[in-house]
Amino acid sequence: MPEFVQIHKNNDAALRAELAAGLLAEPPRAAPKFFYDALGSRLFDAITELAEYYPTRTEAAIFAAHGAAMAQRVPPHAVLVDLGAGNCAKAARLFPVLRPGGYVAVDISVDYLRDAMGELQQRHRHVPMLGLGMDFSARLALPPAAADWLERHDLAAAPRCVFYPGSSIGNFDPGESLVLLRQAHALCAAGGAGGGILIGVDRVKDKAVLEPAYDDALGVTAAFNRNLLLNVNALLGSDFAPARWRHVAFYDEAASRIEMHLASDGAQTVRWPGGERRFADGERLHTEDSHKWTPEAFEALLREAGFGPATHWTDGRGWFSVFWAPA
Ligand code: AVI
Repeated sequence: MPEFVQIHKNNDAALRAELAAGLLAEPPRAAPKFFYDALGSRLFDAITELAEYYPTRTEAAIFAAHGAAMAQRVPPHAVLVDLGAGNCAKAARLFPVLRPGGYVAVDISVDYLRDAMGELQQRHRHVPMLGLGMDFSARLALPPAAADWLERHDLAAAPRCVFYPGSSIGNFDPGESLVLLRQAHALCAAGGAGGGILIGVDRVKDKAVLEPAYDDALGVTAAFNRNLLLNVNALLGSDFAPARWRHVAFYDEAASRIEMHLASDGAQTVRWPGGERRFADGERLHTEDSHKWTPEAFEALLREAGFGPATHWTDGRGWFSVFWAPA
């Protein structure tokens, strides 16, 4: 059976302090991690089904078409370190081609990993599995408990493949992405020869494709964005009224990023225990950036992070790329 270790827990007092500081900042902001309460995670799943939101299905098609070619780069029996594993579905689809020797699924909550990993273990009984409850956005490194687990399963010297699909790297700014990729490189380099990173990246493209992907006709992304306010209310005890906030999403060509905001519908004061903020009519709360990359710029970023020359696979329209870069 998989083993589970909870390293970090969402600490409510720290989250409240972070939220209050963000709401009082100029301009006000709330980090995208606050999208993902139970309803927010379901709304994100719904987004991936929308005709306008191409990244998830485009990446899945790339894995389906080029999985065998990827398997020629990723050494067999590597330890697959799945960042933000969630329901482990993307890694599960690659198990038959990548044939990992061990699987480490990293997510902030091990409870979320438990069912999915239990099922995956049934199908791959001989692959040792570890669920790590960890906030890797703060710092990505295997904790001592994972090193111990690798030793016990004779995997300490196995190559390591960091798997980071979904273009989640896009939700970090380029400086933060470099830090995270450097840490991923150190994690791979500490394993056996042949390891590296397999990472999904959304590409720069026409605004006419990008903007509807973040502002769909059904309003699912708008609901996802506004739901953040309900999550903030639950965590902070604030009194945001979601109906008084308008979803705003646009592509900033110069910065190659989608920005998402919530704009105040009329002047209003939001209150929470120990604080309040007055929002002017139209004033925005910044909730997310989603950076888009050219293959050249992302390859340069991987090199700067310490990786060797990258290979990437893309779809027929060149909208999304999956990169493999050796450590
Ligand atoms: C999770 N992340 C990669 C998504 C993205 O495309 O940046 C989150 C998202 N935000 C709005 N729609 C989807």
